[in-house]
Amino acid sequence: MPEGLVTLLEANRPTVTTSTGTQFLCYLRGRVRRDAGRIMVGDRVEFEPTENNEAIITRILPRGRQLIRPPVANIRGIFACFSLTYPSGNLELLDKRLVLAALDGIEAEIVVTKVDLVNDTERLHQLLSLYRSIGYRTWSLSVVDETGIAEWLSTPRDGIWVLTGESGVGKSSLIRRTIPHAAIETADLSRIGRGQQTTRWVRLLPIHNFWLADTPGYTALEKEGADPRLIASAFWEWRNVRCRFPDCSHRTEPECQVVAGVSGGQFAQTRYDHYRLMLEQWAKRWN
Ligand SMILES: Nc1nc2c(ncn2[C@@H]2O[C@H](COP(=O)(O)OP(=O)(O)OP(=O)(O)O)[C@@H](O)[C@H]2O)c(=O)[nH]1
Ligand SMILES: [Mg+2]
Ligand SMILES: [Zn+2]
Repeated sequence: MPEGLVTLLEANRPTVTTSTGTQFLCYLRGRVRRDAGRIMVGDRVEFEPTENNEAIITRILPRGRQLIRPPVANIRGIFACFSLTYPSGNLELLDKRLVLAALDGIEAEIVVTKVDLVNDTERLHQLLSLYRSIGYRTWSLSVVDETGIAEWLSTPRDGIWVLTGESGVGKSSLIRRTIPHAAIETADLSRIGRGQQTTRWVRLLPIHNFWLADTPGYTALEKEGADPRLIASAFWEWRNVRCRFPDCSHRTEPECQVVAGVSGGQFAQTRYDHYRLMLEQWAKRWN
């Protein structure tokens, strides 16, 4: 039975791409639909070709790590895209993306987009050095003057990598710059901020040795019932602190080394504030 990868799910019809690059527009066999629930981009499947490059999916192979927003299966990593201007980036969403990736066992790299528009280079450098010091790989990119693009793409990676970030940060533009024939839609800036997304479908495209997914700009990021300790452990910069209580939640406990580090300027206040927000919004009650 031939195997392939679901690279597009447009109006609920999967497109499957084989290792040689042949594409099939597919239907799901009813039984498969019932057993597997929703099929996702990134799923590996077995299929039976019918005619005219159409096929029936007969089996969805077991899934590895998956993201719910955007919905992609078998993900290796995300590029958390962030722009300082147009739209002016939201650090809370950036930290949430990074923490969600960590909770799901997915790698994350930070991509600052549109750096040709940045006037406040001081702010850019502070942002990059904060996240680098925590241990994230960071990139400053521009599709206008080409800053950083070649190095970003030639870094060895494998598997499925997903561009995530608010609408208008330039995710599709990065794809279009990389694969000019991909017929990817990008927005003009007048639409930004009106809650419209230009990209409506998740689509996987081959880049060197990995797959890159363009996704719509999600901003509602949720994780219900998350273990608060795991949320804290996703803040890598705190990994070596020794609080007085080994199960310290870093809120109001005495002699908390995280709180002390934040007041002393050793840890970023923004990250700490976002940690508190994530506890409130996502965590099961601390007990
Ligand atoms: N100056 C500048 N503008 C850029 C850059 N990258 C993208 N843009 C512009 O930003 C706007 C939005 O870009 P898109 O690539 O459509 O953004 P997106 O993240 O795909 O947005 P959604 O699909 O809505 O999630 C377009 O007008 C792009 O031309 C860049 O590097 N520099
Ligand atoms: Mg887009
Ligand atoms: Zn503590």
